[in-house]
Amino acid sequence: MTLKTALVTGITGQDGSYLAELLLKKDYVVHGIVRRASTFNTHRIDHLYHDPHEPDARLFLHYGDLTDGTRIAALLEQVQPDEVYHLAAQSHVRVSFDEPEFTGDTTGLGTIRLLEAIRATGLSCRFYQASSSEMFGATPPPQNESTPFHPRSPYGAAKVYAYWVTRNYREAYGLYAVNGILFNHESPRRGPTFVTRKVAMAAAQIKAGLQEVIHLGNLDARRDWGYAAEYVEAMWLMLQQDKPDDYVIATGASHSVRDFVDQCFSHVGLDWRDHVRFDERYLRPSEVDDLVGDAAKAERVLGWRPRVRAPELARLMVDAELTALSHTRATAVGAPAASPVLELARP
Ligand code: NAP
Ligand code: G4F
Repeated sequence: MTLKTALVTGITGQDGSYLAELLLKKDYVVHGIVRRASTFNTHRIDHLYHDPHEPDARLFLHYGDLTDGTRIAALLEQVQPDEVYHLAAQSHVRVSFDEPEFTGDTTGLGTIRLLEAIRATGLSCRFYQASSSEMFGATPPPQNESTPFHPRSPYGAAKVYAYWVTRNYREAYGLYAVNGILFNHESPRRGPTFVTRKVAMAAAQIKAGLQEVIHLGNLDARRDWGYAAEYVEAMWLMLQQDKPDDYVIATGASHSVRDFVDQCFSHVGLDWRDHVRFDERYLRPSEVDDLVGDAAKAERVLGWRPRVRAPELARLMVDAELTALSHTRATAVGAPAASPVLELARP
């Protein structure tokens, strides 16, 4: 039996790690693109990696960067994937205001570099684009596949560009190319500068007496938060259909940042008001106030529906932090206190 081959960009990120797990469980051969860094950036997938010399190895990693179109084309030629999951991006909204040009280059142009490489090499692979609810921006909820875009950040604008070139390559060249318009999804593997993980880590650290306060920005923003491990199942389903199409993936419920903070702190028996301080550096020049996704089409066509909701997500994320802290304490005599410099440096 010939195994299917997938190429995953952004395999070292939150979603890339869950997707790689899912694909390996489904007996795929998985190739991941990793950008070169001076420190190791593969901690989220280290548990999946085996020596590539072993005969049954099915996960292979390659250096590559979204800004390097020649390398991307060469990797596509080499790997000959059946499915390409394009997850890599500069994915932080606040940072996109500081680095708008870099964000446009990676998050926007990165997508067309891949699409153009697929077209030029004549590969008949299927292509998944990691589109985002940030594209809806200022358009009032609920948001579905027909809702107009009104991005509120360089990140959101770059994702709108990537969304449209994905549709364009589908219409112009007949590529099986889809947009998964995913609303916020979180997990214990979420990057520590996104608000859910930052808060979950702080609640655990404060409970353990390692930290006293956390600095946050806008507590009024509302998000539709789901669980990342479930959202990667939807990505895979989108590439298994007869026809390519675009889908919103969401839970259909929104909560304020304040609600999420309350859920994390109450889970460890703390009152968040005693520990949360405001810092304007975490505000954005323009904010997305309210996102609530309508994923009815995904349920109808893909049979996908969310299981974990925000309150449970908050609890599972805090529990994961408490477990990690207890492991640190068991292995190190005197776990290091949280650095106030690091905490402040987080965007
Ligand atoms: P993430 O954790 O920030 O992961 C981003 C990945 O992209 C990492 O593997 C990162 O590598 C890689 N990357 C960044 N710049 C690169 C470059 N120039 N060349 C090659 N690789 C590069 O993001 P995520 O939460 O898993 O999200 C995955 C995708 O879905 C992103 O495109 C994001 O914009 C989109 N999305 C996310 C959400 C969400 O709520 N999580 C919602 C909608 C859409 P390093 O590990 O080396 O940094
Ligand atoms: O966790 P966030 O940084 O996520 P945001 O901006 O919604 O973006 C995430 O979800 C998008 C999908 O809609 C993805 F496309 C994107 O890649 C990323 O994964 O911020 C959530 C909310 C914002 O309103 C922000 O202003 O939390 C507010 N917030 C308040 N204090 C904070 C903080 N956000 C961060 N990161 N840090 C704070 O201290």
